[in-house]
Amino acid sequence: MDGPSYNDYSGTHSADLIPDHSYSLVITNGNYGDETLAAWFDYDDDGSFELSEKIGEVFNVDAAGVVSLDFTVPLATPTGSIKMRVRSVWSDVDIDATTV
Ligand SMILES: [Ca+2]
Repeated sequence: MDGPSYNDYSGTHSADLIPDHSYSLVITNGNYGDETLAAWFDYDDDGSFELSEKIGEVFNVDAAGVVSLDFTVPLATPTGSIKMRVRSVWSDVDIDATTV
């Protein structure tokens, strides 16, 4: 991930996922250490990343550290494109997805 800033990759990055299947999201941290990394999927496609849509969070990630978040796509996920959000926050816990 690049930073510190917001970057929208929705026009260039995508993946095909199947409901009720499990995956691992591998995230490589940027140049800052002691980061908290977390990710969400807008599974209900309502434009908001709710707490229930958070797939995981990892604390104290070193600069250039690599983490893996395991998740299962809910069976009820509608077909079509949904967005994913990944955040990197310095030295914090239980981070939210923000409303930006
Ligand atoms: Ca949502």
